[in-house]
Amino acid sequence: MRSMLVVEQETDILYAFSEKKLDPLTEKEINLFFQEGYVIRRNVFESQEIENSAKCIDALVERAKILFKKLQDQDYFPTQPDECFLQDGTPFQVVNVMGSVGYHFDISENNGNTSTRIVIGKTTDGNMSIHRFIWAGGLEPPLLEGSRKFFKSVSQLLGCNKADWIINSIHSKIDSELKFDWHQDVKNRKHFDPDWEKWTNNGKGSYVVAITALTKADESNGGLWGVPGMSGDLYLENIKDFAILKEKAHLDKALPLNLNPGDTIWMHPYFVHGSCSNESGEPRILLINGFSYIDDETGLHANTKPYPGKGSAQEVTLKE
Ligand SMILES: O=C(O)CCC(=O)C(=O)O
Ligand SMILES: [Fe+2]
Repeated sequence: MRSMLVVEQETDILYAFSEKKLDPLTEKEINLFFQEGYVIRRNVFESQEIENSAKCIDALVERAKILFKKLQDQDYFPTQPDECFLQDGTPFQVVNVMGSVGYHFDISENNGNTSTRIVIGKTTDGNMSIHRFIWAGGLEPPLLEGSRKFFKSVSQLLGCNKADWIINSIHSKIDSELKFDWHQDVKNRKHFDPDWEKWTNNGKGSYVVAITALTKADESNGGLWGVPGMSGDLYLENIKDFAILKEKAHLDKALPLNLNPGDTIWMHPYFVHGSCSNESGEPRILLINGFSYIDDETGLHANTKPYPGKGSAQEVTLKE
C-alpha cells in the first residue's frame, strides 16, 4: 500500500530548512530542459541550506565510519556478491560492479519506519571510500525537508500534480575512484522496474532528477559532464561498442556541467551524462532527488517498485 511520506506527517518537528520557496521554472527554463535535456539554475540552495545539508552528511559519514571500522576489526572485506553479516549481526550486501566492490548497509531509525542505504567501499590503500547514501533523508530528514522546494518544478516538468519520490541520495566523491560511465537515467529506471512507465508514458520522460551541488562540481573534481541536445527517444542501453556509442550519443559534443555550491541541474531521463573519478583531494558532493510521474486522471504510477530506503518511492503531492 502506498502511504504518504513519513516526513509529511512529521513536518512540525523538523526545523525550517529554508524560509524561501523556489521560484517556479520560467517558460525559457522549461523549453531549455526539453530542448537541451537539462537546465541549470544558480544558487537554489542558500549557504544556510548547504550548511544544514553538510551537517546531515557529517552524521551519515560518522555512521559509515563505524560500519567500516567493524569491517576492519573483523578483517572482513568479501569481494563476491553475497548477503553477509557483521559479528554483531548487522546484515549487509556485497555488490561487485565490474571490480568495484560496495558494501550496502540498510540502517534504520524510527522503529524501522525510515532507513538509509549506506554504501561504502575500500580504497586500494585500505581506507574507507563512501560510495553513496541512498534515501539519505531516511536517517537525516532535513535532507527531505530541504528537497521539498523542488516539488513545484517537478510538477512543471512532469506535468502532473503528484509524483513518487524515488531518489534522495548523496553522491560523495572524496579521493575516490568512483565514476559514472555515460548513461541516461531512463536506463536505471528500466533496470530497476521492468514495468517502468508501462501504462503512463506522458511524452515527457515520466521521470525528472534535480541534482544540487553541495560543493563545487567541475572538471577539477570529477564533476558532471553531459551532451547538450535531445535526440528524440534515443535509448543507449544496448550499445556496447564505445566507438558506436560515441557516434550515436554525440559524445564529441559533451560539455562539463560546472556547478557551484547551491546550483541545481534538472535532467531529462534521456539526457546523456556521466562523471569522472575525483583525483583532486577536494570533495565533490551532490544531493540527488528523483521523481517519477503519476497520471492525474488515471492515478497510474510510472514506477511500480519500492526503492532502497524505507520511506522512499512514496507518493507526494507536488502542488504547495
Ligand atoms: O554522481 C554522479 O556523478 C552522477 C550520478 C548519476 O548520474 C546517477 O546516479 O544517475
Ligand atoms: Fe545519472
